[in-house]
Amino acid sequence: MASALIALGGNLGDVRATFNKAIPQVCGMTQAALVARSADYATPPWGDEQQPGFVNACIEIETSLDPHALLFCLQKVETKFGRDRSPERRFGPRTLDLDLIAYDDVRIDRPELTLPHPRLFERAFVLVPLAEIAPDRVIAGRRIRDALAAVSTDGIVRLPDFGG
Ligand code: A4P
Ligand code: MG
Repeated sequence: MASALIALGGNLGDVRATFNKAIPQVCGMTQAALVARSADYATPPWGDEQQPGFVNACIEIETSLDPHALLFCLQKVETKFGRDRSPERRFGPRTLDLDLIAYDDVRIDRPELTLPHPRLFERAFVLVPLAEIAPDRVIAGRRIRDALAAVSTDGIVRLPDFGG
């Protein structure tokens, strides 16, 4: 079994409800156990700032799928929850984005799958929820809590528990 870290994001529709439905689907499709789930965070848009704010979260799963098979399943879940890549602009609005952040210590450098995720350390919207569930995990030689300390977390707000 491998430990995979997955970042969830979205800024169209009821994103928190989408997360709550998508996470069991991810686990079911990937024959995975959910090890940890962060809180949801409201985050200012990064990259393309002319769009609504995002909700972001991270999960850790234990899976027996290989990284490519896992990514394929993540893309199927994105599609199921209404994501249609055709009208999207890069870094633009989306109902559900599932990025594979890390898979054990595996390194892959291909366009369709780069591991660890290449933009991980620039992104507070990934590092904040990741540091909640895996602060001592070392990815590409950097401890998550240290990587978080090096970025601005301005505007990121932890949301109360769902329904609370
Ligand atoms: N790909 C390669 N490596 C990976 C990986 N480790 N995980 C390939 C997932 N996908 C990977 O992804 C484009 C291609 O990357 C895929 O075909 C896949 O094979 P995509 O999800 O189709 O496209 P994208 O999401 O538009 O591109 P990208 O670069 O993943 O954008 P991001 O990084 O997801 O940016 N601001 C806030 N606050 N919160 C957000 O969640 N998200 C974005 C989207 C912009 N701004 C944001 C947020
Ligand atoms: Mg993506």
